[in-house]
Amino acid sequence: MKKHCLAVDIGASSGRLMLGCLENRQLELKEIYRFENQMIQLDGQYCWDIDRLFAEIKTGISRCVQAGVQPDSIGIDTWAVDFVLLDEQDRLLTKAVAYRDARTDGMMEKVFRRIPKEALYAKTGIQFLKFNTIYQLYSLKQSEPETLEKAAAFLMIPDYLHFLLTGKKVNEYTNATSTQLVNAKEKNWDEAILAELGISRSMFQQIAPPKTILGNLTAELVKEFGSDMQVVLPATHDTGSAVAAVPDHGETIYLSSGTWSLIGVESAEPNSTAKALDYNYTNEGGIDYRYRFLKNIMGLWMIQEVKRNYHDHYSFSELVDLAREASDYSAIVNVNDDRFLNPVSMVAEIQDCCRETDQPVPTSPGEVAKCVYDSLAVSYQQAVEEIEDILGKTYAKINVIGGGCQNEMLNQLIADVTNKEVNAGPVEATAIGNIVAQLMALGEMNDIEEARAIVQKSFAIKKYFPRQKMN
Ligand code: LFR
Repeated sequence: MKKHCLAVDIGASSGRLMLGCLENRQLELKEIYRFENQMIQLDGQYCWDIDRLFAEIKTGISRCVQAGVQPDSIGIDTWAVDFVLLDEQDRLLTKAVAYRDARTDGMMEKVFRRIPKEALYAKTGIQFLKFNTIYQLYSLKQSEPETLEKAAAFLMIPDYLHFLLTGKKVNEYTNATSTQLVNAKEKNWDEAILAELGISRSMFQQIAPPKTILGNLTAELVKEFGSDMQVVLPATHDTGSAVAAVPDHGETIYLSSGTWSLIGVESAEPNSTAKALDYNYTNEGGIDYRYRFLKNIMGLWMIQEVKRNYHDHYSFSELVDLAREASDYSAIVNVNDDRFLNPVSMVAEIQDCCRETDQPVPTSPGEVAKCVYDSLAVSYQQAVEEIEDILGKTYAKINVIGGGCQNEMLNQLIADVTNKEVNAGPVEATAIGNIVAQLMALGEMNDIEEARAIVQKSFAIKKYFPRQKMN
């Protein structure tokens, strides 16, 4: 009997349930259900609507079962760093505050006063992003110390959703590393960092690696769906799942393109050299204790926000067309400036930035979109140079994966600015990587090499070559 695995992949702007099935060494993928996601404001804080997300997951599972498919297993991945705290009775003590909320403003500096930046990097190998869990927890410690004292369990978003499915509490490894609280060598919570920040060790759960079979659904859910299935941990950090599905990893730089652009390489060992720290590269934990040596780039969030600012009057593909038509316009903003993390208006922020840097101010939607795409491409090019500088080697190819790889104009732009071959696909890399971990846990695939060969055979990859520069 061939096995069916359900991947729940939730990103900052949408979630989906994808059914994967391996037949004749071909991986087949079918979309079961898709839903929107966005931040909501609760008591003045940007949050995730965690109850709705779980309700959407349940709707998706029901659709799958009603369609007559009995999944053997299910696994959930989401973005990283965000968490909830539970009390002794497993009740929520906190909202699911989103990492773009301003609560971490100034926290990084406060943490550095207790633990020098270099020491934190040497221990964790994690890049400095103002929203990392460590800074979110430190913020909570200042604003609501009593909540932290009452907390019996710290669960990251996918951990919590897995807990709702099974009643079991663990912290999945790949996502745990994104907290900047995991010791890279020991692969466990760093007790000295926690002690120094006055955060209790006891609320942290056992760290479980991807491919762990967590257990079955709760009795209540079995009754609700009329069916049971195993819950298997994928790389619950979406980027960890996406990179597991990069077809030919050894020779290529990957660019996981979605709300964020994550650009880097896979590596067997963490690299926390002075140069890596200087360029702010991360060593996030991956499947089989491989590392994702990468950097975050602001990504398609910028265009999502631009689209929203124009009241969704233009679709993404219309914005691409308008950008193409605005070929006479040119300005570059530093996309990684924190000012673009959650501005009141992305369009106004981009315009202000161009004004402040004495560049032509974009006025039409096409000019604004062109500024975003050109600026992203320039920042990818810079990152490629940094990666090659840190690692002392050059790469011939960039593999763009994720929803963003459908943007043909951007793919060509990346090929042109980096002067490298761009391979685009698979689009659903994250769901595929999630399914691959489940199939490995169920004994259907041996290892990640085999999984990647199967991914390469199963999904279309489109190639783009650099166009000659005209002088
Ligand atoms: C991408 C991602 C990135 C992480 C950011 C915030 O979806 O997971 O890897 O840095 O979201 O969690």
